[in-house]
Amino acid sequence: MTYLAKPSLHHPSLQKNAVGYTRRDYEGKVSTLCAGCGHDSISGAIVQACWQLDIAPHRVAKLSGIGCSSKTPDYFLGASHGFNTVHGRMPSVLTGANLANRELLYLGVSGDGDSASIGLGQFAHAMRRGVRMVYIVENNGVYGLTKGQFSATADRGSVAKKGTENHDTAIDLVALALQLGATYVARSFSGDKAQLVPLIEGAIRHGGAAFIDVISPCVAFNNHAGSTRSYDHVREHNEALNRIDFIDLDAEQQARGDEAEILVPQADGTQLRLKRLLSDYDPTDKLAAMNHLQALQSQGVIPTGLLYVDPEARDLHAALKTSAKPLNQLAEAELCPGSALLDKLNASLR
Ligand SMILES: Cc1ncc(C[n+]2csc(CCOP(=O)(O)OP(=O)(O)O)c2C)c(N)n1
Ligand code: SF4
Repeated sequence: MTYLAKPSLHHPSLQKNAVGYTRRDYEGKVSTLCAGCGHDSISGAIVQACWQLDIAPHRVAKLSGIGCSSKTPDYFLGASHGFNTVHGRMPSVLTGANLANRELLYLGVSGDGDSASIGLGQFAHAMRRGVRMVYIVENNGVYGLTKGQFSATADRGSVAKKGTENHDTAIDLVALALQLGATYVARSFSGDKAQLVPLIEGAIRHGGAAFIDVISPCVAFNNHAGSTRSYDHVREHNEALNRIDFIDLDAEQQARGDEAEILVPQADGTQLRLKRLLSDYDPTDKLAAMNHLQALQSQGVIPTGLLYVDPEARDLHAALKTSAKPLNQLAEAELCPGSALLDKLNASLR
């Protein structure tokens, strides 16, 4: 536990991004997590992605539940909006906030206990409704905060630090998110920032529900031999399927997708270029992707990268035809259209 506060003064020569902020402006408080916890690397990747994408910190709302992972929003984007919900309830609070104000970028941070155990129903409904958000699960296979019990994502047959074997079938959040209709689904590893940062950038630019399952080892309770979420196990079994790169519209003219790459248009007008590492994997073909992932996972491989993306993704606001303006900016005339309209509405329901 540290009580050190970060100095608020920055060196004047620190590099600024296009909206005038240094990378330090995207940081939060000093982390109180265990040294070596994967979650801290994910916080670093979020900072890097938001700085590189020139996102003004006050345009972001970060929401979380309960757990070591859910504490992390305190350690990044200190100048953004934040809300720490009760255990497993982040998705519904995020959905409500998003419906009230669509102008912010919603970042949901959760743990495998928070999302796959107590919050599983909440996770499912946020995905199937297509809430536009970046939803990151920091997946370590245990409840780190409460001292290392198996979570619902722990693999059957994996062994706890004190030798107990897990007999339950694992919930695969990636498979669930795909089945439930998430339109951007990725998996990464906290130890691979070169892969994780572009995946977060892609999720930020995506126009619908974006889910990233990040394997994030818990060094205190799940980093031993026999664990399938340890640094060693993930490094040995990780197979990246592709690498993300972004190209803008000007470059699009020259860039034609060849066999080694796939071009996917994004909601913000840019193009996402995917370098294929596994030649027969097409992340825009959902059914094939689901089959491919299951086949790889049954061989003990941990497939990472952008697993699925729907170039035509739409979000909940499009489905509900909601107000383009945040609700707190609507004037009384827009909020209360008058008794004649109410009478008409009532009559239509009789
Ligand atoms: C309603 C409720 N039930 C149980 C708990 C106890 N609890 C706190 S955190 C946690 C699980 C945390 O695991 P995870 O979400 O995987 O996060 P990690 O700490 O591993 O990052 C549990 C069960 C709680 N805080 N509230
Ligand atoms: S207990 Fe585990 S998850 Fe929690 S901070 Fe320590 S290493 Fe990270």
